[in-house]
Amino acid sequence: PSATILGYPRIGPRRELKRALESYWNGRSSRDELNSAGRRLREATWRRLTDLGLAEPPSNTFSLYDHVLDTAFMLDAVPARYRAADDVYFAMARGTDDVAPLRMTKWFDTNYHYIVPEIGPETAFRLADDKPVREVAEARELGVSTRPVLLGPVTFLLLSQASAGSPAGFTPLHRLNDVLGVYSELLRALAAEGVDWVQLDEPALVADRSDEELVAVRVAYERLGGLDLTERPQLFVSSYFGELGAALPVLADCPVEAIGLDLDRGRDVLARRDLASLAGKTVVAGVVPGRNIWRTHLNDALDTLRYLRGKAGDVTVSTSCSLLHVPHDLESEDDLDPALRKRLAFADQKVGEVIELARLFAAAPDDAVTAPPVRQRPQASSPDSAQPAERSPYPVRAVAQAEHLRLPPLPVTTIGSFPQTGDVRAARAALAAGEISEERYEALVKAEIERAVRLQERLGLDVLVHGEPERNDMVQYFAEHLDGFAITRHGWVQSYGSRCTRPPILHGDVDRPAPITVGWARYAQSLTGKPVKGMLTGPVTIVAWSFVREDRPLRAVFDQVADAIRAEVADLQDAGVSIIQVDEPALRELLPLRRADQAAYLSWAVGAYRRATSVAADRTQIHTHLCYSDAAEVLTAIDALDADVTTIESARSNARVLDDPAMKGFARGLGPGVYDIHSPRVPAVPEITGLAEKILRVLPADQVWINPDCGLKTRTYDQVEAALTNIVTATAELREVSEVLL
Ligand code: THG
Ligand code: ZN
Repeated sequence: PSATILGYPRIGPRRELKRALESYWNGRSSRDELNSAGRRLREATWRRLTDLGLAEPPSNTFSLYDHVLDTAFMLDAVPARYRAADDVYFAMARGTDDVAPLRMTKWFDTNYHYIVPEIGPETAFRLADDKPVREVAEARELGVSTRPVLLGPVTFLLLSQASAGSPAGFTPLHRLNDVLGVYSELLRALAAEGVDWVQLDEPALVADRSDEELVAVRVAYERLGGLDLTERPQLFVSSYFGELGAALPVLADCPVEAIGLDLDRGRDVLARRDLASLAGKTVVAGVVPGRNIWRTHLNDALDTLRYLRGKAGDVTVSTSCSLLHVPHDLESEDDLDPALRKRLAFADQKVGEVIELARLFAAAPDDAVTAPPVRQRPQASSPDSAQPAERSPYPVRAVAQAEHLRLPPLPVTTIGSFPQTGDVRAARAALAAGEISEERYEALVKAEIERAVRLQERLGLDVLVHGEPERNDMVQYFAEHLDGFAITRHGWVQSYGSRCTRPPILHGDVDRPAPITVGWARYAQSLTGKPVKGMLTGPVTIVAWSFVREDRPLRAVFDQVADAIRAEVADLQDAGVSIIQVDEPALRELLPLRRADQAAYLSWAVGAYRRATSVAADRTQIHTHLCYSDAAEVLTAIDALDADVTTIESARSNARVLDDPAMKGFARGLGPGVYDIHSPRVPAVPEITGLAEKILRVLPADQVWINPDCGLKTRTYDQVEAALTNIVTATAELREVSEVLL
């Protein structure tokens, strides 16, 4: 077909999948009922896409939880510990009373999380599930012919981790040939089902790949493409989130019929001289961006398509990646400013753009555009605004802070959020619906703050937090209070499983018309003589988790957001708040996929953070918090943020980050978490002292903080009280035994 999309949102326009999953997990509905809900969503999707004009929509883009997990399940890559579970699929995704779930991590540089398969020499691959074939048959019954989408074998293995106990040097990619055997069988089954085309997603090819990995690409597609065309569908290998780099000539050389290019984030491919090596193939041209919600510049896209016509055998118009990363339908948004709305396209509107472009392309003159079209880049409207003055060097600040704060050794604190009770959520909904007054809402939030503060005082924590009951989401909350952002009503995007976020739309100049957090901070501080931390989200994370305007240089956008947070830091400080935490959990995720681009990014990101925080006086202590246990990867960036204290996740990995040699030179405060908040388990005192002693062997005691891994939002008050009690007890023991040290 002349127009297609690489994938579609699966949560449902009203989050139907979320409701169905949670009902099944709570025991309120059966697995059959969940499966039926899935079938209804797939049917609605295919009907919608057909109505919008897509001749052959994709299938197998739906998943009950995650498509990487689906692939592992299909290949029977199920670790032995899950096999006895009642529901093996969800045991892998979410764990059971007896086994922890598989690890979850970010899908490339997006805010979507996938489940990390475990592969070892012992994994016995076989085609254990025929979901892709079933979905083709299911669609056909509705009269729709589809193109099944599979996660490509190379990306699948590159995203997997070696199972515990694998021999040294083993990597999942060593199992390529066995996996290819199963993929061959699957391709035969799809061909037998009458499938014309199959899409194999290989986004891992847009990151730096070793020679060995490129050989794997060649092996994979020579073998799959080597099947006779009567035995397999035509193969469409799609790449996205960047440019194919060294994988392009490899794929061009393989017997595959179509190659997908991301012409949004991988636009540089247009300038390549070896583009003509695609002459014998169909190029699926991803000219409609799948990672943002702006309308496509149709003329630019058309030029790109016409340029490709001169290079490729055939050109199909497509999205740059799956539409998984954008909300379903702009039509659901009746509250948006009409002027903004005109600039937007959600998934369904992007489908419309793809179809419109295919029509324009077919009608365009046959002659090809001969020079690679250059997209209009936003011009820097003003010279870079000057970077504000830096704070004094850390040793100077540390002295000022010690005098000002007078904290005990090994100070105990938490990351920021306390359990969000159903009452607070209900109150927020009631406020939004106009059912309760601002005053009533404020009283409820204050009662929650008081509860959290009193608890921390009673348990004997040293640096308190107000618990953030007023916040829905750490980015959305700030976006709601800043100029330049719009909030959607139904713009949900899947984050993992049933969990979604509504990314704010950063569409205009960002400004902070009034203080955001100061009132709550002042109230919390009025309840106690202990210091209460002010809590802010950093500029990198606000930008990372929003849809960001593209008509200004990204750098300028970063600076505006940083300045808004800077104003808040200044006001908190003026209100007497002496410790301010500015969180950047997304610092890692925005890291460019190619190493060559990483240094520049980090200097921007770090620049924005320092811009936001350097207004703090020496005696004001700046904290930051980073999630995800691969903190070791961004250790240099953490260092460059120049925060006085950094808290990081470490309990789950047994403080592995401390094994990093770079840790030895870490000179500022550090709080490696001693309580894994992802699990309902309460750590016992000896466990906590054990972890803390490991920390104290690596870092001087006067740099060490004691805290949980992350916010306590998802835990219950009972669990939190028990865990914090043990943390305070363990810290008291440590202070006694290490008195000489301190
Ligand atoms: N906020 C945003 N993005 C994130 C996180 C976040 N990405 C990474 C990580 N944290 C993802 N984790 C979650 C955890 C919980 C939820 C979403 C992402 C969640 N969402 C509610 C739901 O789906 O019901 C909706 C929350 C709301 O009302 O806004 O529970 O913290 N932006
Ligand atoms: Zn965290």
